[in-house]
Amino acid sequence: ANLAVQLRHALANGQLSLYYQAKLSIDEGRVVGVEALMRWHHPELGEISPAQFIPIAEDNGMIVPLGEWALETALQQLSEWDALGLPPLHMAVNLSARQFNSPDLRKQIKSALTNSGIAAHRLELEITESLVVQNPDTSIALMKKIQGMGVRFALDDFGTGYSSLGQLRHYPIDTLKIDRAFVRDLAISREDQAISKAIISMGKTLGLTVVAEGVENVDQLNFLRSYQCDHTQGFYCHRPAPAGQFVSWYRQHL
Ligand code: G
Ligand code: G
Ligand code: MN
Ligand code: NA
Repeated sequence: ANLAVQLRHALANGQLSLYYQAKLSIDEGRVVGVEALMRWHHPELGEISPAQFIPIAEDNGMIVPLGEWALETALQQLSEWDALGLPPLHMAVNLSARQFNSPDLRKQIKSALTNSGIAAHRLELEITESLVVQNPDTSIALMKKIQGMGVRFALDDFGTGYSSLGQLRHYPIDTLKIDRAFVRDLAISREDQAISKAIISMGKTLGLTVVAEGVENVDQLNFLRSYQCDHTQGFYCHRPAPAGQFVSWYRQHL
C-alpha cells in the first residue's frame, strides 16, 4: 500500500510519536519551552520525516485527527512533567492550514486544555505566514477568538516571503520565529546578518518575542545575542528527542 493509505493506520498502530525540542533564552540559556514535533516510525521504511508525511496528511485530511492527537498528547505530556515537579515550560504545537481551517479546531483546543488541566497561556500554536495570507481576514478573526481563550500564537518560518512587514502588525501573534534559512549562513553572510537584525528589531518594536530557529553553532548564537534576539532553538543547544530523553536533559539544565 502507498504511504497515504498507511498513514491512515499509523496512529492506531502506534507508529506515531512526538519528539520535543527545547527553546532557550538567549541571554541566560534557561529552558523556556519546548516544541512538539511529530515522528513516524514506519515498520519497514524506518523513520519517515514529517517534511514528507505532513504534506500527505494535509492532502488526505489525516492531518486533522493526527493534529488532534498531537495537541492532546503534548499537553498530557506537559502535565506529567508538571507532576514530576519540573519547572513549568511552555508547549508549542504546529498547526497546518487544513487543521486551522477545520471547524473542530476550537473544540479540539478546549478539550486538550481541559483534559490536561494545562493553563491556556502555556500553549503556543505555531502557524506559518502562508497560512495567514491565504485568507487574512478570516484567519485573523479566528486567531483572535483562540487568543481570547488565552492561547498564544507564533508565526513560524518567518521571512520566507509571504507577508509584507506592514501586514505583520495586524496579526494577533505573540512570537516571531526567524526562518532557519536566515540563520544558516549568519556567520558569513552580511545580507543574512542585516535581515536577521531587521526582523529582530521589528519584532521587538511590535512587542513580540523573537525566536531564531535552526541555530547550529556558537557563532550564530553570538550574532543573535548581539542583536538581542530573545530565544534560540536548534541543534546547537538541543536536538528534538523523545520525552524521556528530553526530561533527563532538562533536569541537567535547571
Ligand atoms: O521535525 P522536522 O523539522 O522534521 O519537521 C518538518 C516539518 O514538519 C516542519 O515544517 C514542522 O513544522 C512540521 N511538523 C512537525 N510536527 C508537526 C505537527 O505535529 N503538526 C504539523 N502540522 N506539522 C508538523
Ligand atoms: O517548520 P518548523 O520550524 O516547525 O520545523 C521544525 C523542524 O526543524 C523540526 O523538524 C526540527 O527537526 C528541525 N530543526 C530543529 N533544529 C534544527 C537545526 O538546528 N538545524 C536544522 N537543519 N533543522 C532543525
Ligand atoms: Mn515549528
Ligand atoms: Na520553522
